Amino acid sequence: MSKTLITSALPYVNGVPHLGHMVGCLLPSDVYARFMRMMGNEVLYIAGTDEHGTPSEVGAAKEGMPVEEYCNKYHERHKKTYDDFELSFDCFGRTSSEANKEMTYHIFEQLDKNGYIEERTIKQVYSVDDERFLPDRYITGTCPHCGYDKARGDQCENCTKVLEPTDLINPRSTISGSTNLEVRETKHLFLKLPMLEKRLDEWVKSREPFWPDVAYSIAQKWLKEGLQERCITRDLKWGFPVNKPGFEDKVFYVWFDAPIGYIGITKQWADASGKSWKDWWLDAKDVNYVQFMGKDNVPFHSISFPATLLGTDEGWTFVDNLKGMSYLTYEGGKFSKSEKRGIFAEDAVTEYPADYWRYWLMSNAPEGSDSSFSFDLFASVVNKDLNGVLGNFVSRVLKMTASKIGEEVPAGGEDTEMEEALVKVLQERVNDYFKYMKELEFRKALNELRAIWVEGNNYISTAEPWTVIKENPERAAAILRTCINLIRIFAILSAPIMPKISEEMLNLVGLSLKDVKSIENFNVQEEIKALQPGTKFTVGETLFERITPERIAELKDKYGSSK
Ligand code: B3M
Ligand code: ZN
Repeated sequence: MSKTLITSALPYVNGVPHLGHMVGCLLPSDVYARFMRMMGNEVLYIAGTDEHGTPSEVGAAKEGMPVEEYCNKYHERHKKTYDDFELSFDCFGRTSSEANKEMTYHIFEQLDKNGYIEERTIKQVYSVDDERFLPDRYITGTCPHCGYDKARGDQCENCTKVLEPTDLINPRSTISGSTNLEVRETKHLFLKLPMLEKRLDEWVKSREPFWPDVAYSIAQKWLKEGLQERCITRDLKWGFPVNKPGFEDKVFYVWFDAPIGYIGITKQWADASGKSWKDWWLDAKDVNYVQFMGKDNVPFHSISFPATLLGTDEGWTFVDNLKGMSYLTYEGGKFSKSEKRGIFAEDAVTEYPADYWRYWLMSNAPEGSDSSFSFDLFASVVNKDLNGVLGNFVSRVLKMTASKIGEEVPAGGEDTEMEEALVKVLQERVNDYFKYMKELEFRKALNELRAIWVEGNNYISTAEPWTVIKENPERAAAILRTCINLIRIFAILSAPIMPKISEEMLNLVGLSLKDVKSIENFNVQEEIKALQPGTKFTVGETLFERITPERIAELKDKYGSSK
């Protein structure tokens, strides 16, 4: 059994996640974690809220709340939303935890000891009206690279270039809007990335065969442009106070302690469960580490975080495969809470079960390029794929068998070349489905999954048990037995994407996902015989609800639409 460590980028605790956040890293990481567990791997799946830095301070100030209280409130809200979405984390922790503080301090001390930390006096933007320095998101202005006028002091979200607050054109304070700004001197600590460049370059090159093109080319571009010293401290109150004499009034930069959070949260998990975090993170040669994130986070995960770990000269686990997702738009525009545009994850699950969203999002995942959510598309996929193809097959088979033969898997009858052909085509599709899942090619994987359901429909349409039963009831029994076994197969294969529906489908034939053995060597020839004649089943309710044009109109109205 091999060990797979899976992390999703840690969502900022401020605000609530929308469907774009969900498909941008959290959901694909869960689908992959579920799949890898079913393949028989020992999986550790970690995520949590990213709580430090200006986003939390700005958010708390807006709500007139102490930052800690604000973080507690939103951490719980994130956690509930992800539970509702069936995200199967082994631990959903927090970057502000004691465990993470310990890790951050340790890693910083190692870097300092090894000579990778430098003290510098720098010029920072100071707001006279706010009486404070304005790091990162406290300052807004025009991006010098692409002209976007709402670029933040740390990164332009339009062109993803990483910025320094002093780079911005027409800067203003995010807190007060004041432009009464001046540049003042302040002392900070820098990570000497150029000193690590050569080792990092070698390491990135060794990753080429494993990283998807998007991630690899982003990392390459950064290395080509040359690395610069990165400031890892901030003049803020909220964060881990810097553990170095003379810097106690500063905190670590959020992007310094956030990725260390993957390790810190593993320690949270280990502390709570009595397991070992080191088995996953230190000299853990047997661990395969896969990270999921939005593409704007790729530089931090492929360059700055690995460099941080390299600089410690300790045997940390480095990312083996890295999936950078593009963006999801809403009805052709941006999701926006303030403009009441877009459906947020916590509302989505009140409208339809999580599995509907999970299926839609994964089959339309913004992988190569951005993709767009619309209620019309959502309804069409739910109605066609889920209702028309999968749901319809299940209810048709079970109803027909119950009424013509009885509520158990029929006995008797022989297989023909029809079943032989079915097994062959299904085995090919299953192999491709697994291959794409392993390669993190989710859209392709879901195409295969849907094609597998379609094969079931094609089979029953061609075999026509409803006609055959009049002349040859034995043969009809064999066909329907195959069909009921297909329900079990479909349920197992769909489980990483739609865990609840899969469980429901298995319950219909008296099974549960817990009973499913490793699918690593999934042999359709054997699986199609798994349910023995005489096994009881229940017809059950319809699996999926159809979404009517009236409901689509209602949802558009409720969540905003560009039309
Ligand atoms: N919180 C950015 C984001 O949510 C950041 C990710 C941290 S991963 C260590 O997009
Ligand atoms: Zn820009």
